[in-house]
Amino acid sequence: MTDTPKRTGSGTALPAIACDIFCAVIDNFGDIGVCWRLARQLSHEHGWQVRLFVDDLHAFTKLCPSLDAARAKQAVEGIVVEHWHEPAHAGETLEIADVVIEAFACELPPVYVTGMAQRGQRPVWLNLEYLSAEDWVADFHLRPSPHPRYPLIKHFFFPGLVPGTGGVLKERDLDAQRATFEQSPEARAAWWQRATGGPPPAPEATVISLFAYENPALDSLLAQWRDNESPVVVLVPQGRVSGAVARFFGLPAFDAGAHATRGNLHAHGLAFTEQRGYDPLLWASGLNFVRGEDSFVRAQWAARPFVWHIYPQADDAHLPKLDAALAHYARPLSAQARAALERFWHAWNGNGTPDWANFARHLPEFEARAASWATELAQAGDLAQNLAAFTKTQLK
Ligand code: TRH
Repeated sequence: MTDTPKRTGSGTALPAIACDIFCAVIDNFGDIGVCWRLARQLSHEHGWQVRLFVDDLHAFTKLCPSLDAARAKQAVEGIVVEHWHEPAHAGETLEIADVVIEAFACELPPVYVTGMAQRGQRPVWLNLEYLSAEDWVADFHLRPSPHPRYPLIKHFFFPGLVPGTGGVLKERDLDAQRATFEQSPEARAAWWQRATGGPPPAPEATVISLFAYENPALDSLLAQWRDNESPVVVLVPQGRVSGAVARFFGLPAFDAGAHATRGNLHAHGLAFTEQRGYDPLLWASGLNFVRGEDSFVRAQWAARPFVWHIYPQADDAHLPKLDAALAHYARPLSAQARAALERFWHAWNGNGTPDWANFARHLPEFEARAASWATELAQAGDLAQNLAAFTKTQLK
């Protein structure tokens, strides 16, 4: 499903657009998660020749187990992956691409920038920013920033949730894949067998996926699920909340393959899957707890209610971002449902105690909103498509 190859007047195909993406992993999986998804889309859907420089191959192997963390350079799924082993490294031989993406303001190797300035056709240079739902994003999206010394212009590419921003990543076949999963009881049963070793739970159970940072509200929530009137099945991918879940059940650990029950709460420990395997977890659940950036976006495309644990920043700089997302998402909800959602998201982000009964009461309304929001979000366009379209206006 790539773009039609460009043809010259004489009918010869033009070479594919070469693109280098530079990714420095700060922590967790979001930086490489976004870059790997973007790299795959640009390669598989747009036919670009993509090279991905990553400084932390170990984090990358968690999302992409076929990668060999010991290799300096390798091709995976048609994408060249280079270990960016030190900030000045720019590959064995200096090759400057047509499009250069520095992810999240990571600094390009100086020799590479010099090479960009010396290249006959100057590359399109983009700084891919972190996602924010704040209003100022649309004003800053695609703003040019001339280099202080070289004849180079960098553009800021801002992901966002509304038209006029860069949008968020969405593969062309994502909705079709979700529909196939949702319409197939066999696929669902097979997923449950693989993930938990058992069949899907009874329809009256509320199924919840739990991907979050360490969270002081978790104990209270687990206790509320334990005391819930109907069964709650919690799916916990191995990670930063596994320890707290283990403590709640009085277990030494809660890793992949673990199972525990207290009252009406049934929990399963899941293996951390390769990146494509994360979507079916969201589709198999009725409510998704997500975090950071990429899982936050995937939950929106899953069109199920979700609770966001935003990446915490110094001086609570993340809280206006949380409220900006809430303002978009909760806009058409009834006053009571909106208040319940805001209260629950705030409690999950350190402000107050989560009130599960009050939140769960509104789940049918949240379900309807999740579906309408996915349609609204699609109006911002797919980030890879938006980025490719902008690039073409610059590559003349
Ligand atoms: O890992 P994160 O907390 O990443 C964060 C954020 O991106 C944050 O904005 C950034 O500043 C910080 O990193 C440095 O959460 P995020 O963004 O959801 O990334 C998690 C990735 O892990 C996502 O691509 C989904 C993937 N994943 C799997 O591939 N398999 C799994 O089993 C699970 C649970 C997740």
